[in-house]
This record gives sequence, C-alpha cells and structure tokens, in this order.
Amino acid sequence: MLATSSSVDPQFREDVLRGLSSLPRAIPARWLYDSRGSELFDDITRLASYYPTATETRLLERIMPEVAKAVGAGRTVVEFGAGSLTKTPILLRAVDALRYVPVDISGDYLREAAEGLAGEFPDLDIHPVEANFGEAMDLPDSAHGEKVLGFFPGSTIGNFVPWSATNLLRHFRTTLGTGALLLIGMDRVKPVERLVAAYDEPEGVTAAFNLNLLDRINRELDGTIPVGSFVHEARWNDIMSRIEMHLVATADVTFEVAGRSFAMAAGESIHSENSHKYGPRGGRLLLLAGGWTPIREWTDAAGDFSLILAEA
Ligand code: AVJ
Repeated sequence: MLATSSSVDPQFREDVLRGLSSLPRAIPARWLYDSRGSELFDDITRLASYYPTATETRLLERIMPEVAKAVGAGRTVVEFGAGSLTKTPILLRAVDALRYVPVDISGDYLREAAEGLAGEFPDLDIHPVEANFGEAMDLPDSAHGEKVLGFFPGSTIGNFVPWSATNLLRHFRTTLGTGALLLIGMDRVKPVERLVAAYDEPEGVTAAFNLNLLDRINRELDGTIPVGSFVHEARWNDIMSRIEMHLVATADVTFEVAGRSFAMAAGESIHSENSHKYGPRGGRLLLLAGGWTPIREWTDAAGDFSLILAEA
C-alpha cells in the first residue's frame, strides 16, 4: 500500500477529503479522468445517445471553409486539453496551420496525440506543453499574438461553473494575447429528456465512468468505499442550466478514505461533475465576460451544439 500512497497526487487527496467532508459533498470533475476514466470517456463519445461529439465533429467539418476564411492561413493553433484525434486534424488541415501547441496535464496523452498527428502532418511544427491549462503556463513565443488560434472544443468549458469559466477564458486571453482568436465549442440547452439520456444511457458506460471515481479513490487513497452501494445519477439542474452527475448511496454506508472515516445516509450523494448548457445569448455573454468578443457563431441544423469564433 505504501507504494501506491506515495505516488498519489496530493491535490487529489486534498480535493477528495475536502469534498467528502463538505455538504453537499462534491469532488472536482477533473479527477474522473485517470487512465480508466479517459478510456471510458472515449467509449462515451461513441454512444448514440451522447450527441455532443458526433454533432460537433460534423459541424466542424461543415463550417471549416468559413472558419478558414475568417482565420487565414499560417496560424499557430493552441489546443487546451490534448487533441481529439478526430477533431483536431479537421481544423489543422483547413486553416493550414504552421504550428500546433497541444496543452494537457497528461504527458502520455500528449505524446500519443503528437505522434498521431506527426504522421499525418509531416510539415507541422508540433510543440506539446505538459501543463494544467487552468493555471499559468509557459508557451512558446509563437503561441502569443495575432497569428494564434486557440481551440477549446468538446464543450469542456461546460465543466466549469460560470464564475470559474470566465476566469479560465480571461486566463486564455492573457496567455494567447491581444489579436488572438479562439474557436470554442459549447453544448446548447435542449429538452431535458435528451440531456438526461446523453448522461445516463442504457449501456451504462456513463455510470461506469462516474463509479470509476470511487474505485480510483479506493485504489489511490486506501479507501473502503462500498462501490456496490452507489448508483450513478444524471440530474438536470434547471436554475443553474446544467447536467449534474451524482454518485448516490443506496443504503446507509460508512467507509474510510486516507485514514479518515465518513458516513452517508441512503439517498445522499457525492456530486462529481457539472456540464453547463448555454443558449445562444448566454454562450456569447460568457465569452464577453471572459474578455473575448464573439465574431461568428455556427450551430448544427437542430441547434444542439454551437461553435463560436471570438477575438481577444
Ligand atoms: C468532456 C466535460 C465535455 O460534460 O459532456 C460526458 C464529460 N461526462 N459524459 C460532458 C462527460 C459524462 C463531457 N465533457
């Protein structure tokens, strides 16, 4: 056990202990993505009910000629969160990018993304940066200024409560500099049934993704959480305009994590993720509040997902 405990991220321990001690209990969503969690998320993106990935990819393909016209050739593309190997090439090819700077906290993921792209784009200058994109980071000089295009797809912005989303956008602005552009994906508000179906589907992949957080806590923090006494729940929080993932206890449970004891009553939950959904005005207002001026917005025909181009 010592071997595992010593390799644990102290921030994980701190976030979990604080999250389990506060009411309502909540653990930041980024901890869902260990290697198993990332694999499960990848499986989620291929589910028929999880519309965002397929919708955004098709939308990107459709709008690329217009994006290329607005953006011009020869940019440095800075992607926050290492590339999706399906979406990134669409953009790099269409805007004829000179340089690609993927920023991600996982070095393994970065290397995979970089290798995957190097074969496909032999002339592209690839500068992976291993960093948490939410914090100050050192980017190459070429990743600052007028020839830069930030790329933040996948509606990852939805994971952040608007207060921290605007902080993140301002931080992107400072990092990329005046004159930079940003292409950002946002998931739209839609009927509750479809939203809930995208986050709680019969295949149970999202449930496994959510429950993996408890396994991870048990594995990395010497936990004794009875994972079988928890179920996944996806809730629409209307006033906050977001899907919430919860891990709900189905019985009264007691357990230990990192030497501390916890008790939960049946029906109580651990809130594990937020996924904010925006209307057209709300999405653009969020960008404005974060220091970015929207230039254009595109959506698919059904209005399920939007891509916004903004200027710093
Ligand atoms: C990767 C944060 C965009 O919120 O839709 C998918 C994560 N969680 N199913 C999302 C997720 C459950 C996803 N993001």
